[in-house]
Amino acid sequence: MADDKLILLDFWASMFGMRIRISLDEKGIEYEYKEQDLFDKGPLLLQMNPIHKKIPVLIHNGKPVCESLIILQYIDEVWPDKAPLLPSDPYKRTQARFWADFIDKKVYDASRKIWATKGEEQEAGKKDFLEALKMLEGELGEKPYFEGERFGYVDVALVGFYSWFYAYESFGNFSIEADFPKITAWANRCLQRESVAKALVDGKKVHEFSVDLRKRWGIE
Ligand code: GS8
Repeated sequence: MADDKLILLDFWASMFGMRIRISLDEKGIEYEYKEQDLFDKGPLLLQMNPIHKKIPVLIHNGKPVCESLIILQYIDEVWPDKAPLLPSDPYKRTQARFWADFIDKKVYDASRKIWATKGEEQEAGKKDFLEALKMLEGELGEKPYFEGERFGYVDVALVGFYSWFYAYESFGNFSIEADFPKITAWANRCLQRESVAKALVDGKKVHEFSVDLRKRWGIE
């Protein structure tokens, strides 16, 4: 599909946007990156994702695809030849989808509470986040990647959170490296890939950003 035009509406610190950057890069697909102001959303974002009004949105030849995991599956179906994301075996596919869904439901919600709330809610978020990491570490086991030898869908779904680890640790007062050595080694393994190194952002910058947001929202 030589004439394909791809535009990605994204935001630098978004772990959801990072998923799309990584998968397009892994597959060697070129696209135009358009950074969005989430505090003053532009007409393109509102027109392309009128339901959720969120990034990421992948616009393929003028047609929008929304929701990061759905975008990943679309990319994998349209460009299946290089760097497949999902396993070919149907049962393994269900398992990969299960864990990506777990990441969205459990890891994201809990992690957000760590930096965006305080008091009891923050404590609950911390507990749930650490429990979720424990389950993910159990699933990873001794494998290099979630699917085994191959970097795939679950790795792409999770690795962007690594950019936020420093913020979670600072607000939550814990050390992911000390408590979850396998997840830490896995993240560093993923970071050796150019696609991941390019998409992830500096944890200190994310921390500053989250401190600013807390101020903006009056959480002190
Ligand atoms: C989540 C996207 C999202 O939260 C997905 O694509 O997987 N389930 C969706 N996007 C955020 C930025 S990253 O946290 C967003 O666009 N927020 C703007 C808003 O809520 O107004």
